[in-house]
Amino acid sequence: MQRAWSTSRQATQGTLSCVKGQAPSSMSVSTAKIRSVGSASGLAHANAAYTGSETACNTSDLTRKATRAINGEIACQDDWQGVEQLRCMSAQQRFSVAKEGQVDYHRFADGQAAQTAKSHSGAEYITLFSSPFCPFVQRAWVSLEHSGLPYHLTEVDVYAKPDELMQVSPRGLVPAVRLNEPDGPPRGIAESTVILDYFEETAAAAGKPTLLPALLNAHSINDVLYQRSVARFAADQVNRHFIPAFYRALQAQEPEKQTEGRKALSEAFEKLTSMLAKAYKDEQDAMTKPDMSAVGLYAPNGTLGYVDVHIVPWVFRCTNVMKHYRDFTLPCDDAAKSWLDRLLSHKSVLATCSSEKLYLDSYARYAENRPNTSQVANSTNAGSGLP
Ligand SMILES: N[C@@H](CCC(=O)N[C@@H](CS)C(=O)NCC(=O)O)C(=O)O
Repeated sequence: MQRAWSTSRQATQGTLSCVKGQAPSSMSVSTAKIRSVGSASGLAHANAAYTGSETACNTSDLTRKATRAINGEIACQDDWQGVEQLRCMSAQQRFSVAKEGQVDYHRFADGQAAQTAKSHSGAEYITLFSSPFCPFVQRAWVSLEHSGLPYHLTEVDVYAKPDELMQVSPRGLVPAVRLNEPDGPPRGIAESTVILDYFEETAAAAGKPTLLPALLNAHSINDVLYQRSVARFAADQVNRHFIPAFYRALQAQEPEKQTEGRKALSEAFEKLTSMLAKAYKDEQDAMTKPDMSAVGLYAPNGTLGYVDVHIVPWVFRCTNVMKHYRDFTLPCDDAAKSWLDRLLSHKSVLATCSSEKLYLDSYARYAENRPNTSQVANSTNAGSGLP
């Protein structure tokens, strides 16, 4: 669903007044220096995503203008081309000067994830906004695959911040969800944990597979309510400790900081796995009718659960990105190793995975801690909470 541009927009350097006009038919196209990859050119597709046009920007001109904009010299543009250039610049501004031939991030999924995206390209009530490298998207996507809820997946250039994304995600982050109301304006949901809970409740209401221990037909409501809190606590620990430690370890530059980062990430993982081991054992010992769904696939005969979906994108990236850039391996006892084997080979997880190259390309900017890589990278550098 394409929507008209808004008529005013805040730019990093000032307020813009934008007037929608006709796309110039003969803008020159050169994307060699834009480090987003799509099927033809990153920016052409970034633009196409919200204008329906294949027009792209002259990048050498943009590089110059972006530099001027960063320096605060460009405060206002009021024509179509100016607006387009500023949109492109806001993506480009985020990056240090491109090395020739370097890929900064991928625009479109490949491998199994591309197949899954293709099979969800038709209109549905739920639209999930995605960028293929994004772990926060992957957790929402895995949960949709698991529940079998119908959905439409749309891939956006999250650094170009198309209007259709901004309309549902105030910070311009993915994942975001648009609910395409048949009889009214669309509704938006942002923030991966909130989106996960929305999918969870929608699946439960529709009688589809869920991630939390089920309330309906519970043999003991007290047990189930407790088990749900166990699952939520484990997921909270992932968000509070494991994920921030992942970015700190990946972005650390000095060797001693990298050693500290690896240690902190290992500790966060070990704390989580001992918590899951205890929850698993408590369940076996205490319940008259054991139900392991609080610990998901940590239980050898378990099914995909809430904590699994919260953590899987980052443990997956430990096996490729962290291994490649930081020579890191998760510390696993036998139970944790079996858990990861089950988790990383789960069909709903595999369905959302692109090629290793896509992740290695897309995370080089984190591993080199390039300036303004992303809101997550900036928050990590600032020592503040994730966006
Ligand atoms: N707290 C957010 C974080 C989402 C997030 O940071 N997504 C990244 C992509 S992995 C993003 O949208 N980055 C765009 C930006 O940094 O401007 C969530 O859980 O949904």
